[in-house]
Amino acid sequence: MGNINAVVNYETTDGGAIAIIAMDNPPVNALSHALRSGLVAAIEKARDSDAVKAVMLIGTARAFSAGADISEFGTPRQPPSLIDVVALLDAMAKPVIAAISGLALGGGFELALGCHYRVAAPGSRVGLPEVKLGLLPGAGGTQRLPRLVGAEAAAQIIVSGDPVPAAKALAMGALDAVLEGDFRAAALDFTREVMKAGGKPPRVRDRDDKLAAAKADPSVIDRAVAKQLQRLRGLPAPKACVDAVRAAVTMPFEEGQKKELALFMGLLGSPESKAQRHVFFAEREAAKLPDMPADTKEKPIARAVVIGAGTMGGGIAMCFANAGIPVRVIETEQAALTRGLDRVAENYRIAISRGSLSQAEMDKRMAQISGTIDFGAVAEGDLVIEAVFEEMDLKRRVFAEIDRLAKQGALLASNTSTLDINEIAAATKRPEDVLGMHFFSPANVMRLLEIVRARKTSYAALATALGIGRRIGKVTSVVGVCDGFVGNRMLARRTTQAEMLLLEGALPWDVDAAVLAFGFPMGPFAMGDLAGLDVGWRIRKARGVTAEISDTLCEAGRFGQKTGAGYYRYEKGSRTPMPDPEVEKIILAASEKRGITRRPIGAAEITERMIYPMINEGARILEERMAMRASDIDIIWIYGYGWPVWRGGPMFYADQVGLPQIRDRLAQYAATSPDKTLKPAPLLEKLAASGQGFAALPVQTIAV
Ligand code: 3H9
Repeated sequence: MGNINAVVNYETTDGGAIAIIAMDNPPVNALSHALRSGLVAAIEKARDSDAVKAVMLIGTARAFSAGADISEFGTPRQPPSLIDVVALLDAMAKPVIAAISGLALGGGFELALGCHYRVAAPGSRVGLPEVKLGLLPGAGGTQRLPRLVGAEAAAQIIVSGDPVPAAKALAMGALDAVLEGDFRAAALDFTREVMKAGGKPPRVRDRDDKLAAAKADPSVIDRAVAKQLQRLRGLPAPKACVDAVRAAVTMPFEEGQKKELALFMGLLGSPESKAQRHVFFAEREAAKLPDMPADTKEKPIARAVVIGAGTMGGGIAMCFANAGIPVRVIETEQAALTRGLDRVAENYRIAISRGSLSQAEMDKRMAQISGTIDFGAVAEGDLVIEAVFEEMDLKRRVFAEIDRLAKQGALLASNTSTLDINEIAAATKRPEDVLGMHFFSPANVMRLLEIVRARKTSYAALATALGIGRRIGKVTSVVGVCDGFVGNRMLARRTTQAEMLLLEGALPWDVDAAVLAFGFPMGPFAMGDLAGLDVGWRIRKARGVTAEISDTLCEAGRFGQKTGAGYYRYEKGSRTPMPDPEVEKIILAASEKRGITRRPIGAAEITERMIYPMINEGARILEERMAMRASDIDIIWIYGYGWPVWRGGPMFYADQVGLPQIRDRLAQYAATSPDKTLKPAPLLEKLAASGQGFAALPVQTIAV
């Protein structure tokens, strides 16, 4: 509790010569109205005191400040604004030193840029991540950072939104010093030095030495971020970031700041930013289980065991090794184990060749992974994850063995993507310890982890899975036991429609182009080729179902990229999908065989049929209480399937389109389609009729 207000404290030291303004607005010093007001009062107090000769602004060990309070966006603006606070700092006639420990992000870093000096603790990070919220830094960041680090480097930092470690920020010129030892004491010493040196405090806005190159040729800025912009495919925020940085070079400071604010306000009202802000909070909500008793204790996890060294098992093992958790990989045969571990090493080597990993780091990670063909090693694990072939009998046998060998209290997880976790848990005498941990391929890359709650899963098991998910850097969501869980169950609806579109008149490249234009990184057919068509073919055969075109391709040995042909053909050594007349022939023959008269299908219909049936399935999932929140489904699709973040996820998107429109279009398609799942789900009907959206639904517990 501060003495200025609840979140700001003011004290003096050195006989009153140094004022220390401390921010403490847990957890991360978001610049809420209270914090901004407290800062203004404290800065004015220091300004107006004759005794005070210098000011140190400091946060907590975790965060100097994580920026503007995102939850305030979209609500009426209450003065003082962050711009006012920064202007007050900037105009101080006494030197102000920002003492940064932990994070200084967004508006938090802008606050520091408004100070006259910036010092940081060694592990801290600074950055302007606004672009990830569909925004740009709106409190002077785009005008001040270029003046410290140059316009090209500033544009790269602002367009990427990635935080910069203190040492690098120092080398670039964004910081004045990185201070070892007791940080508060060291920052105070720095403040004393500045005070002793005297002179007019240097304002970042007055500098322009670092802008010389861009002033001579502003196009250097565009060149510096050309690759990043290409990847971001015409989104408004990254482009506005560049425009704002350009203004720092071509306009005087005041005008540049006006331009920045105008661009910021434009983005704040954009649908993309609204969606990205939704995702920010949705991601954090998804990791919470509201019905979990507050006193639930996580089980300590010091060592993991992964059963199966296939692609999934190896990828899962990498997740633990990357997080510094020792992991044992168990296989039945030495050859398979060696193959699996070689694949892991190969993945790391690829990362080294791309420059994203050092050899020393690879060695460290590989040292965390050890393989064995002794199933008895199950006993070593605090967490055992089974990643064997998708076959119920096999999984049941494996779990019975795990039950016999595993430590009491160990968390037992299956990585199944299709099978009933209740049945798997029933193979043990401790179903309370069993749940699903559904990783997405490649497991070491994809951020999503579906945690499947079975009938008897205990809260302690769920808490442990959520905790370990966070430790290994995953975005988690608890889901219920149903066919395909949440993500794949919705995907199945899209897959059915994709195949039907081909039969009715579209070609794979038409469908992929529409899905790509919607914002996915890949269309369903290119994706199928990448994953391998044989996987689905085998599952279909086992289940006795068919998918005419895909089956025909597989029968012709076209399994996708790995065989150089699938829905597309691939030149040797290339991953670029090329339309293939052979495939067109197969598709035309399939339509004819079914007696379907092909018709031209426009991009708008393709897009609707790729997206709306998934939303419909999402509604059924919510109705059956297989997901806790509509926003959890959004997170699953964003982090597991590449749904464009700026469209906020399928259920958020549905609310933006309007549920009556989705209901009506689905009903139209259902009227002429053999796919009965297109019929609008009762929950969709109900919400559409009452004028509500999915966002209005209360959080619910998973049905077990
Ligand atoms: C901005 O600054 C605009 C300005 O340029 C211009 C203004 C005019 N606001 O992520 P965690 C909450 S835009 C509100 O779990 P971590 C978060 O929701 C802002 N709340 O912890 C969570 O709440 P809960 C630019 C925030 O250690 C709790 O804090 N800044 C904010 O894994 C803990 O968060 C950013 O974009 C916020 N700014 O990661 C930074 N930040 O416990 C956004 C956090 O109820 N924040 N919360 O679920 C982050 O990237 C991460 O939260 C951070 C900590 C890295 C800071």
